[in-house]
Amino acid sequence: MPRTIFMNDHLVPEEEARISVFDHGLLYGDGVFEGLRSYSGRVFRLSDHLDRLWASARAICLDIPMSREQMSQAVLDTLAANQLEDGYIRLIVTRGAGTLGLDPNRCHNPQVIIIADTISLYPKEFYEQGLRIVTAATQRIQTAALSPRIKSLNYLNNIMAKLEGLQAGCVEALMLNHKGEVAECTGDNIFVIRGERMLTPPPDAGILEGITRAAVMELAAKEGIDCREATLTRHDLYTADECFLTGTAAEVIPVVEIDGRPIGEGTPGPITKILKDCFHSLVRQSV
Ligand code: PXG
Repeated sequence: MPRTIFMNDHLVPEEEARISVFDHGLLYGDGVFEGLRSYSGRVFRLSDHLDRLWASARAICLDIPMSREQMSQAVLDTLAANQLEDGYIRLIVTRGAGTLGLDPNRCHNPQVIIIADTISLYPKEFYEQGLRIVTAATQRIQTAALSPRIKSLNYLNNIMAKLEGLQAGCVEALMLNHKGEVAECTGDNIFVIRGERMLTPPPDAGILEGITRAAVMELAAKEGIDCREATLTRHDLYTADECFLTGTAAEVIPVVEIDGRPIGEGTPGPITKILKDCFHSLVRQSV
């Protein structure tokens, strides 16, 4: 079904939603984005996603040409125009049209695009049986080169790793940082359970600080699970009792095998199942 797209300050039919071939978002991946979900018409943690979008934009000296209130309203209007209760929302802000040179100061027309669509989730059996993943040879880009905390339109680093995963028959791939420590997956954060503790890499491992990650850490605290940020190596993953990934699209998904090694019993673990259920209840109740 053709979608209705929000472009800058109004809703247009999909066929009319166009950007310039001179847009630096296209020419250089110069822009920022967010991926959000709505459940029963309510957008999950909209304000956190807007905080991250504005932080990403600030980091690349991009002025978003509207207020947060206008952006919130535009998200709701786009969902309504597409009659979506349970949907996936993509917010994009590009640098705008400039010249065929890098200079961002020559771009004067940042484009705000909001797309609302249905979400294609991983098949149900992945949630029940768990994912197999592999470590990609492509390292997560170093913070000093481009901070992974910026959710920029330049996702080739992750796409290169995703390709490696797909070539190995896996839908996700693990990315290490330049020190060989565990960072995250191509579009998901990673957690392990070791004994009584739940562990996840800290922001300075070179990760995007996922909004699902933060929500799951809060849920763990409420459930009395001791969750901490910790530097992790592949050895810590291989010898963990449980492993799972978090992300807006994936929600909470168990991992049962990494690089051919079964994790724990090789089946989704009990703490993973508790957090998956808690997350499902959270998204269905919160604003
Ligand atoms: N790390 C990276 C590198 C990501 O891109 C996450 C972690 C999880 O963050 P949230 O805030 O969603 O919990 C992401 C998520 C997709 C898709 O289709 C996912 C993301 C971006 C684009 C597409 O799965 N980002």
